[in-house]
Amino acid sequence: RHRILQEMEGSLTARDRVGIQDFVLLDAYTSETAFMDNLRKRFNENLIYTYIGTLLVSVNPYKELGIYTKKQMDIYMGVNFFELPPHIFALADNVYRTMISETSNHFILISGESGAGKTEASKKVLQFYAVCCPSTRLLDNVRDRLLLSNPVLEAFGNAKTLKNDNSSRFGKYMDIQFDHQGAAVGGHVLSYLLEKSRVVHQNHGERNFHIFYQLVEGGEDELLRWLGLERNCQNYRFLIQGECAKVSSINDKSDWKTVQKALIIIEFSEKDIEDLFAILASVLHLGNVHFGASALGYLLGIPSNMLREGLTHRKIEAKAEEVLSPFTAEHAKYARDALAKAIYGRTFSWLVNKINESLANKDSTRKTVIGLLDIYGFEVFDMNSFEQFCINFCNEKLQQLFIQLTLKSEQEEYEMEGIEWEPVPYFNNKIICDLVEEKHRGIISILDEECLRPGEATDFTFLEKLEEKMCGHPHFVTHKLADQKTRKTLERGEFRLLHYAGEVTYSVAGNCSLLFKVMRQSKNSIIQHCFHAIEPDGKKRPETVATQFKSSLAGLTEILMTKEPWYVRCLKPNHCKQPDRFDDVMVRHQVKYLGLMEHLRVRRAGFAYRRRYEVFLKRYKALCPDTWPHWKGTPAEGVQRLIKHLGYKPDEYKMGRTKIFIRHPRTLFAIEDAFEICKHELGKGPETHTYNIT
Ligand code: AD9
Ligand code: MG
Repeated sequence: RHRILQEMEGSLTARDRVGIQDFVLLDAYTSETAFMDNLRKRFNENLIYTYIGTLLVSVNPYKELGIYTKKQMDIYMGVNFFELPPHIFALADNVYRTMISETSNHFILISGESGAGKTEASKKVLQFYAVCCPSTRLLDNVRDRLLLSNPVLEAFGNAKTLKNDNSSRFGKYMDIQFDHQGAAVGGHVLSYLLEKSRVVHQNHGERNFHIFYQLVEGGEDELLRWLGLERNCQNYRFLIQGECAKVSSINDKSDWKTVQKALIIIEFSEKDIEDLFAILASVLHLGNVHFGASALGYLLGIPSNMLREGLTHRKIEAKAEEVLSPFTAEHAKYARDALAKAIYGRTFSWLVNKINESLANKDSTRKTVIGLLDIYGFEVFDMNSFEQFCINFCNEKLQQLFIQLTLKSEQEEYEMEGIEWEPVPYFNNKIICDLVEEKHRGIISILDEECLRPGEATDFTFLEKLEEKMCGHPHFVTHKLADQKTRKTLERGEFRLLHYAGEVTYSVAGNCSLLFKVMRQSKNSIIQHCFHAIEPDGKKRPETVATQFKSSLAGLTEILMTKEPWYVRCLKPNHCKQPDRFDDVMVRHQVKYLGLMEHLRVRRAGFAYRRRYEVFLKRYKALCPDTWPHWKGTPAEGVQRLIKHLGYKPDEYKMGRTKIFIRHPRTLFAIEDAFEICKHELGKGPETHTYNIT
């Protein structure tokens, strides 16, 4: 490793000329121009990663850089964070080693707008752990499953959008569990709100979920025959609305093979796989239904007359009697689409559960975890509907978490610990989160009220209520107020939110109990399972999708708050998905709204590392003969004695009320190195050694 490091050293000096690898070291650190210059310089040299302290900034290169090889992994494994050029592997390694040395739980929050490189980053982290963590033959199994859960989830949950050819259409939080030796022993996936509307409708230039095209393009002849499918996407209404079934960057045929292998390794049974494909095919057939549905009934395992009734009639309860009343053609189409979405959505949840069963660790000893959060990024299209509203709200919540954990709590901590501090002002997006989710007053509450109110509630009455209640809010623009706040006018049926990442105009656009009842009588075991499990509780007030989503995000925040955070902020260099193009205005906008300048100022003025006196003393006391093996005074005095012995200079650290604050991570790495040497030689007694680490 020494040789490799020496080799890299040479290139390091060359790299120094093309930018600084940690923004904290930038002289003009308050200047946005200096920040942008550094980022651009590095991007032009294919250096896509830069740190702000321990936060990693990444710019999507839109080309293969050859920097994710096994050799690269070896270089970064077990090396202190700042010794090598910034890399996602360095972050992954640092998180991993901190987890082991502190026996603590962590999460990596990967954020950025759609197409910025979040999913790629999360895959690189997972690959790093899979390759670099200690393993046994038994655990190889777990490792393969962890890795292969990705292509399966992507096939069913990702799709081509105008922003990204492989856009995540669901939110994903994955826990990787490690045993006390640091081996990956299990995992768990939580998924958040899949964009089901895509199953029945795609905008121009977009596709349905990848798996459908994979099936039609890659499925074996015999399978397609059994499913009653033809090898031609053009024959399926649900596949061609975006008029781009073929995408040059995607190979559906080979992806199909990968997914097949993955399903087998994750231990889906033959029957499961058969049922799964039957469901996919049935969704495609549903899309073509002109209300003659016998093949469909066969695949779903439902008598076709029942299905026909379900799709064309609705149940009306009149004086304790159930009456079947025929749908209009428009209603029947709506019912068909609702059914297709429900089938797909529930199958996706089933799939996630199956993956979790396969990743579950049976051994009950205590584990530490690293959570990986990769959620759909902020997005703005010409037409934005309920899905975009949820996606962008989710991004607001993650930004709020970032603010709380970095800008806000960091500054509050200095104050609490009595450390002198010049506050750094920042934009707090809580006001936008509240606008959306506040109890009784937020947009979601108003939507709930309208959805659940008996009698005629329409999109129009919902908008009217919004206008009435949100009038005057600085981040809400309605039809009536459009011209005053932004230059763009609004159509009737639209409202606009001024999000932290930009303004988005949402259109408000337009429920089937009998169908669900029919689905529960299916012989297809997945369909049976899906439609039985989620029977609405008759007594409880039903929850709308928005409210469910809001609570699941609150649950996610709770999970994250118990762990130590790490951040990857992904930036998108241009709108055209092209390499070597750095659009200054666009990147500057992202740097602004992601709060990177503010983060840098807090980092620069602040302290990279802090630990409670007891914890610090316990770990490093062997480095000083006065504190080893027992220190009799208070922990704070012990720490003072310890760092005096180590020769810290006064500007390198500050003593707070309960914690020591260390300004630069390098100081910390030096002490860690000394500790490692000491551990090896401890048999000889620390008295015989003096480790001056500065
Ligand atoms: V979305 O919110 O799910 O729509 P992501 O996840 O942020 O979005 P993704 O990771 O899917 O974006 O990246 C988009 C594309 O950019 C990828 O398909 C790659 O073609 C490209 N990309 C992203 N990161 C890298 C990288 N580190 N190296 C090379 C990359 N190409
Ligand atoms: Mg993604």
